[in-house]
Amino acid sequence: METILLNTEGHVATITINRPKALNALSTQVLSELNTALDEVNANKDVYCLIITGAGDKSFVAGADIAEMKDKSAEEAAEYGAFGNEVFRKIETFRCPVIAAINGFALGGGCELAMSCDIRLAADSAVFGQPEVGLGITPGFGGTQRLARLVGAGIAKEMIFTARNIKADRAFAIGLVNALYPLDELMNQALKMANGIAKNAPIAVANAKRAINEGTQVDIDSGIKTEVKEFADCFNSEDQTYGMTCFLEKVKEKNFSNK
Ligand code: DAK
Repeated sequence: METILLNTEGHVATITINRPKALNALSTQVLSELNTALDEVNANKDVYCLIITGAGDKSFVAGADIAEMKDKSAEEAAEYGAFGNEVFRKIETFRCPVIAAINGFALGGGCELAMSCDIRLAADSAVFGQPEVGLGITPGFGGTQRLARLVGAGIAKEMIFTARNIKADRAFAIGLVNALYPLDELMNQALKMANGIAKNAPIAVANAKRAINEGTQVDIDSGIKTEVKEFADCFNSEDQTYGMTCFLEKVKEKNFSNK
């Protein structure tokens, strides 16, 4: 892969979008290699948490590749949008948690990529925005849907209609990101959180992710049914017996088996 770096340490994998000359813009090649990297991580069952970040100290992802997009026909744009959405849904429904470590510009498709992750940690120098209408298009990788769900329709409409970027402190204030750190601390903090997640029972974490994802799209009664199903499913796992036995026997250092 030319535009993606993949690194795995212990139970945590890190995917780095590595096209810094174009501020890590999402060309078809980047999207396609990101898709391949996700499949590789998915196949490695020892990975319990994934981090996605951008190469360099300036940009997470500065959006879809405008040069590549400019001359697309409506049909080609639909194809490109469908593929991007497929990759982003793969992230959103990934079998383990995905943390975005946002090291700079997260614009257009970059903001949308971050929003398809479960948790967003950002550098205090990061900049967010959906500038698409200023380019004559709408957000196309889920921005109109996920931004409104995350920050509410009013602020999503303000960001999308004005096409104005916002700084990290506002992104934090509106709930678009979970936490801010100085840039040189960001990756350590992301790894610390990822390793903390990876210490918990992977099946329980995955089931909780599914319950939250499905539950936020349906009415409360259907959501509770999903929660009960995911809760009961944990009792098919060895890790449920192990985790509870550890508590009762006052074992502090647990080592879940993902079974
Ligand atoms: N695409 C391609 N190249 C980009 C890029 C992008 N999004 N962003 C930056 N670059 C390139 C620049 O062209 C420049 O290349 P060279 O000129 O050096 O060859 C290099 O990266 C460095 O950028 P700058 O020289 O501009 O750097 P500055 O520090 O001055 O400015 C900036 C940084 C992030 C403020 C600026 O680069 C910028 O405004 N970039 C564009 C941000 C943007 O508008 N992003 C949104 C893209 S639109 C859809 C599917 C998807 C989408 C929509 C619809 N459907 C199928 C329906 C998604 C759309 C988008 O994401």
